[in-house]
This record gives sequence, C-alpha cells and structure tokens, in this order.
Amino acid sequence: MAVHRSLVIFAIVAFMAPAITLAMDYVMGDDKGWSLNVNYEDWAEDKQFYVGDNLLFKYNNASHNVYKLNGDDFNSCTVPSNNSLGLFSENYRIKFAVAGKKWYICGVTGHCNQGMKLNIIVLDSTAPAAPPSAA
Ligand SMILES: *[C@@H]1O[C@H](CO)[C@@H](O)[C@H](O)[C@H]1NC(C)=O
Ligand SMILES: *[C@@H]1O[C@H](CO)[C@@H](O)[C@H](O)[C@H]1NC(C)=O
Ligand SMILES: [Cu+2]
Repeated sequence: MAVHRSLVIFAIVAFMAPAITLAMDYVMGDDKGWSLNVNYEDWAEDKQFYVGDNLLFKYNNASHNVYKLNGDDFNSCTVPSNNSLGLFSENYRIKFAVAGKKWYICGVTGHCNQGMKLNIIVLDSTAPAAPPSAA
C-alpha cells in the first residue's frame, strides 16, 4: 500500500538524519576568544553541542589557561591543585568524546569569578531524534 511505503521511507530518513549531521567546530567566545569580559553563558545559549564536535579555546597563555572540572568545583570556582588537569597551550582544541555535562574554567586567580567559566551539555549525536508527531 502506498501509504505504508511512504511511512517507511519517512521513518528511514528520520532515523538517518542525526547520523549524517556534520561535526561542528566552535571557537570559544568566537572572535573574542577565551578571555575576560565575555559572557560565555550568552555565547553558549543558542548552541547545541554533540559528541564529535570540537571546541577551540584561543587564548594568550601568559594570561589565561583552561581547566576541565566537575560540577562542584565549577560552582565554587575551585581550581584543581593537580596541575596536570590544566591546559596551558594556546589554541587548545577539545573534541567531545562522550555525552554529558562539561565544565570549564580559567584557573588564573579571580578569572572564574569574573566570568571565565562555561557549563554545557554535550548530547549523543547517535541518539534518535525526538519522534516525529503523527501526520
Ligand atoms: C593528577 O591528574 C592526573 C590526570 O587525571 C592523574 O593521572 C594523577 O594521578 C593526578 N595526580 C594527583 C596527585 O592527584
Ligand atoms: C604557551 O603555549 C605555547 C604554544 O602552545 C607553549 O609552547 C608554551 O609552553 C606555553 N607556555 C606555558 C607557560 O605553558
Ligand atoms: Cu583567565
């Protein structure tokens, strides 16, 4: 029956659509980079991050750095004492490997409290999209 055939095709397209989404490259703060006086909550607000996407931190490493934290340390702006958790190279590119919440701050004294912090949720790109509403 024709109806069934078109439903099947629609279902296949809906199923495959997320899989063909291309990985995105994001630059933290766009042309402002990773620095003071940028609102990273605003920057992230209209973006949806997926596994496989890249996030590039561009900064002068004489002035800034990047630490990936857990949620508690993020909320209190606690810089880990373990230096090996920090990223100190300029132009640091992070590729999201697993879905979930991610927390990043600058570990220079006071910078996290002044807004150098980003809290995002990375979604699994292979998860099925929301079911289409019945036509
Ligand atoms: C510091 O972090 C690294 C990477 O997670 C880990 O391998 C190492 O054991 C940690 N060192 C201390 C003293 O916690
Ligand atoms: C700053 O970044 C450069 C280039 O990535 C690197 O060679 C240098 O060691 C870094 N400096 C510090 C203080 O980590
Ligand atoms: Cu900083």
